[in-house]
Amino acid sequence: MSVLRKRLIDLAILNGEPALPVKLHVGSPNIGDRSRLMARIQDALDRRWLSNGGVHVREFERRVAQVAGVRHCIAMCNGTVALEIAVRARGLTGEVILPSFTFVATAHALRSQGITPVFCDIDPRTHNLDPTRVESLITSRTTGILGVHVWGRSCDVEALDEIARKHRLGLLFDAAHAFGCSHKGRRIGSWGDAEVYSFHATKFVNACEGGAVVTNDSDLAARAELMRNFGFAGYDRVVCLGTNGKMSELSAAMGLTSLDSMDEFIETNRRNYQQYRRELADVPGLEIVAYDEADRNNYQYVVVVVNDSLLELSRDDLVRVLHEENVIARRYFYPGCHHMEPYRSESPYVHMCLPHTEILARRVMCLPTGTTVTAEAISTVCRILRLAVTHQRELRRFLDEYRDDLASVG
Ligand code: T4K
Repeated sequence: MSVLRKRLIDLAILNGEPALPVKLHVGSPNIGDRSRLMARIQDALDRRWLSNGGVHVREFERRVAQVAGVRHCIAMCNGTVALEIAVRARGLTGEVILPSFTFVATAHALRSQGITPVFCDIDPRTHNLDPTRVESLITSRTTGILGVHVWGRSCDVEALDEIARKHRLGLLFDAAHAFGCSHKGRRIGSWGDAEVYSFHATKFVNACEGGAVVTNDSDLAARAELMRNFGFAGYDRVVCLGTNGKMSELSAAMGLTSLDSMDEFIETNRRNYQQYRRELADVPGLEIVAYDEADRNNYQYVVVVVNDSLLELSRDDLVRVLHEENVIARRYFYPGCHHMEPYRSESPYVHMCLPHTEILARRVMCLPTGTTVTAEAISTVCRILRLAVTHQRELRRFLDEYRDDLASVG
């Protein structure tokens, strides 16, 4: 049961009761049919086959490849290792161009292999890599481009493909947000040389921990398969450098159960997204990132851009107000990879080349969605935001006065 918010003084940040009795998270996992999950786990236990290419992993790979519309899916223990393996299987070295507006795993997957991530600015309309800026960053050391389909909205894949072909570069996509999405009717998963999904617990289809490389390139797929299993090509024969990137049978059991309910999860996410849009439509300065209804979307992120040039409140002020109410809104992807270590120390001035990234990282917040979020909870979140914006001047004064006493948001 939530507490109604009618007057500014009711806000928890002004000492009212939190609107929600327990924390509402962004990324609370969707759980599918528990009995099917348990049956699959029992099956794995009965077989005494828990990892290394068991039946559940094989089935998971077949179904993920089907959703992606590709010939090959190589399931992995998580999205980060899947990215690392895709990068190595494609033979990328030297420098790779990517956005800084992404989860830090995208950059780490390169840097951990001795590759220099070269951060490129984004297009402020799409939040994705700006292809018009990519070409100027290409040097003699550049071997690839790593695009990210942020929020599940496709990169400008055609423009990036043209640049990659012209300069003979590898082209990979981090599709961690984009499982089940499409671009101009073609599934995300089949663009570039390979794409990578995450099936982390916080993703709308999850395997607790999990990831996958998907591709139509049979050679790349064969290399990735070897690399996820230490490079073993037989019982005793290691043919390349590899790691342990294997998905377990228990993760695959969860992944398969999640896939069974995928359409239902998308429908719930879509309903939540539409309710947020409706209830925040006339709140000035708050813009919900839109999905192109002509394409398939998974709607797993409800993203609000807080236009701080129109408001007296910043994104951080609103996040702080929400946190006090037990609404744990998240500042993805603040502050941007280029402000995180080791990138910050290695290239301390790169922010000057990333003006749109800087602005967006300051303005974006993600709101809770998924199957655990009720319509009532969404109305509560919207009411809190509306109340804060309606009384922004008084709230601003309060926040300035008590700035030092207020804990900073995490
Ligand atoms: N590329 C991109 C673009 C990505 O977004 C990601 C992952 C990757 C690559 C790498 O894929 P993985 O290696 O992760 O498969 C979370 C996730 O851990 C991460 O997977 C995800 N992106 C990122 C966007 O979000 P954090 O640091 O925000 O996680 P954390 O622990 O704060 O969890 C998020 C919220 O979820 C919390 O508020 C609590 C809630 N939660 C979380 C878990 C695990 C639950 O309610 N239950 C749970 O079981 O990174």
